[in-house]
Amino acid sequence: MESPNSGEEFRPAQDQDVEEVFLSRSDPGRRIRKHLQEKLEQRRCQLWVGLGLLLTAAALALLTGLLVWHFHLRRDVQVKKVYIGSMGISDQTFTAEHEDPSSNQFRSLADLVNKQLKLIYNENSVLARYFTNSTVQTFSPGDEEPDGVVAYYESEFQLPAPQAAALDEAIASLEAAAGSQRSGRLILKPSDALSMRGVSSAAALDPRLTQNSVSENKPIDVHVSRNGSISSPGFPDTPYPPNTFQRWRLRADPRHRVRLDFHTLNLEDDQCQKDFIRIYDSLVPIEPRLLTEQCGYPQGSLSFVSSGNVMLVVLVTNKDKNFPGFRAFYSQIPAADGECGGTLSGDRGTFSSPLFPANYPPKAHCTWKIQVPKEKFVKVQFQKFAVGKRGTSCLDDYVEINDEKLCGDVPATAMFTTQSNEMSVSFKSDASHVYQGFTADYEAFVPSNPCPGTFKCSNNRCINPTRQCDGFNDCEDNSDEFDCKCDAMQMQCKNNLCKTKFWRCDGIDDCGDNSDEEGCVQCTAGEFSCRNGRCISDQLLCNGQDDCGDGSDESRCQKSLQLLCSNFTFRCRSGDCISKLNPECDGEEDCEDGSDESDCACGMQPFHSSQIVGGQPSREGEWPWQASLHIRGQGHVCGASVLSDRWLLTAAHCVQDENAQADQWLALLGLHAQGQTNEWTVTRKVKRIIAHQNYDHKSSDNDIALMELDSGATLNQYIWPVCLPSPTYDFPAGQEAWITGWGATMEGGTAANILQKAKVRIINGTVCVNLLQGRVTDSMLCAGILKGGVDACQGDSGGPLTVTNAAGRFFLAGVVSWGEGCALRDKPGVYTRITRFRSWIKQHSGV
Ligand code: 4AZ
Repeated sequence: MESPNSGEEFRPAQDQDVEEVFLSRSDPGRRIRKHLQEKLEQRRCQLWVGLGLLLTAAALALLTGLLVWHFHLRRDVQVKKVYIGSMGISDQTFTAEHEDPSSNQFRSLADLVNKQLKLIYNENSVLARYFTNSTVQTFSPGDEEPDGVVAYYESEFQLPAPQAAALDEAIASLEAAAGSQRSGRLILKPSDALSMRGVSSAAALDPRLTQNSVSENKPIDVHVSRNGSISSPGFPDTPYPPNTFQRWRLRADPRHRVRLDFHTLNLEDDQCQKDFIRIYDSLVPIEPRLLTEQCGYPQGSLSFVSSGNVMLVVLVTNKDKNFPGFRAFYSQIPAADGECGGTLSGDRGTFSSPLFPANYPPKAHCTWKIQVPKEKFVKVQFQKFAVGKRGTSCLDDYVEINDEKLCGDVPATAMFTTQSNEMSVSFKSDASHVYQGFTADYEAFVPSNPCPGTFKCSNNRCINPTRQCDGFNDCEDNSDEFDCKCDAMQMQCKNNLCKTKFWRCDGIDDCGDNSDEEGCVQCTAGEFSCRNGRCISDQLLCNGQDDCGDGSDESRCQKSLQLLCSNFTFRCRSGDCISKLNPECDGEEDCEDGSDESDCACGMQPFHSSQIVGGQPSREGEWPWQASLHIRGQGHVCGASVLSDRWLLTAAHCVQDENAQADQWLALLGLHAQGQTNEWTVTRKVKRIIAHQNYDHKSSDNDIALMELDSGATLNQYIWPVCLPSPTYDFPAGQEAWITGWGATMEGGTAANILQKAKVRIINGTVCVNLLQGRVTDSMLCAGILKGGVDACQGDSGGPLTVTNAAGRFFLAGVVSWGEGCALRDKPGVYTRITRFRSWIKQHSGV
């Protein structure tokens, strides 16, 4: 720094000196002051210039630094990329040693593969520069001659980040070259079927598979030439362990396919974020070969078939919430079994996607040529259609019919016709993501008379002419119900449809425009119709006061009201009554003493956080309160519901007369298929039967009975009680309900082997009395599908009719009791109304 007295005073500076001379002449004191002042000015000026220079230099240095970093250092930020691939090896034979990484065979073949990979990578400058090493993961027998063995490997590359795209490109070019490489020069040739797609997959593993918290178990190698099963660790005795990463590598013989059928699949239901299984059409987890990802409690088909002779199953679980897991049966099928397509002739027939109802295999391509007699045309209708994903423009998997590509879901009503006697239908699946596929019916028709002797719907369906104008939508496009003249038993909807008069004011919109439900209550617009029939102003709803007098104006509000007890209020254990409708076990404490949420260890389908006529088979453990009652020497006779570890509820008519002896009964809990008890099926003798004292076998009134088991059954995910509703619980008409059982699947038919389930609806009591000619009492509840086709039947008696509440818990609404035939139109099933018997159950069983 400069100081005012520094030697600079003597520095020769011409301009300064001139001015100095001039000033000194006039006033020496002023001259000195002036001199000092100028010096100061000069210094200030110098300081600014210096500062400016300094800042410029700093900016330049920063810029240079940035440029150096950008052009030099940043290039050196290294990333690691791992690719997975496979390679067919023609001059080797697969042996058991090839599965053992410590064996000499494994090691020597792995060395060969690694050398070969190095050779291949050396031919490409990008790959050669960044390749670090390869590791052989495993081998499988080749699927087709001459590939004796297939090797699966991981290749690692270390490269500057900006080169990542160039590396991907180089790998892709390898893929293109693979098809043309022949084994002449190379000992090993990349396999067309798997490796090149594999090589092109970007990352070795799903990022969820590489979380630090997950430690990998040793892969399990399975030969599927002998049938067997794989299951999650601990299954079925304990839930799967946390932080699991387990692979199962399934290998079939050459020219065979791996088939995997899940018997149980019950994982955490979290959109597959934490716990999931993935199935690959490969032995390594390469994304373009992912067949499916599953978690929760899936409902679709769970049978999978590979396109080659290998399959990989991966189970990943995280640290919390552990569920039962899975068991899946494996087998091998000849490759030809998945073949499809061909010529179809005759007047009618059916065709399906390969291996239907199992999921179709990847890489399938089939064409069906339908040829019907010359003078006829062809129509095709899908009974079931699940091909590819909706909204994917049908690029992946599709059915092509009449030059139209179909994928996703096709409505069952859709009909496809040709204007000639031939039709071609093709199906294509790509290399990943499989679905259940389709089954379709084809039929020849005479163009001038497409529905001989039947009624032709607008959508080209043909239906029985007696079904026209009967109030039911038989065509599924309502065209059988248009332009009808309503008969004496029918009312006319505003949209001109005719519907049975019985359906008026039943709480269900039968017309489709709700006109059958209009004007049903006396209350005027702006008024609320109380459950006790009173009308109050809408303004009084949820105002914290019981304006109806039965609490119904306060029963669906945020906050429950304390009221005088009535038929419409829930009674807490303390004796207080609250206005909320169905408050029990709904996840919110409504009673001050919390009693509406106590005793709630019931009604949950196991770990789901997802015979009967016209139903479908249920999943193992789906209905853990369903029990089967056997008479010794006769087998299944009736159903029952589990109320606790030692009490079952059934129908009194099941345990009457010659069946009244407790010692002739056996109760089977946790049963799925009749005649196939397994590790979680519990069989108990019956200690005591308590049939309702007022059961009337003529009217079927009070058709209810309790059964006490001779010893308690351990409750678990396969044996779990259903929730019992309080006497004031409301099951409104129109609500969906489930029936389950092993009864007949058609009237007069044989019993079902696998437990069946079907969805029905609660039917309005007045409608039911009318439909069943007055045989329905207040202690009965009707449920069914009035169109017919879905119902409980012989052998389902005593079983449950359940309804879920807001929290997803199943409450027992009824016990299967009686009906006029099974699944007939306008003949709903009749059930014992449980709310009427809540205190009777408590009194006799303590539950
Ligand atoms: C029976 O015989 C039976 N459609 C049970 C239910 C129904 C009919 C018959 C209802 O056990």
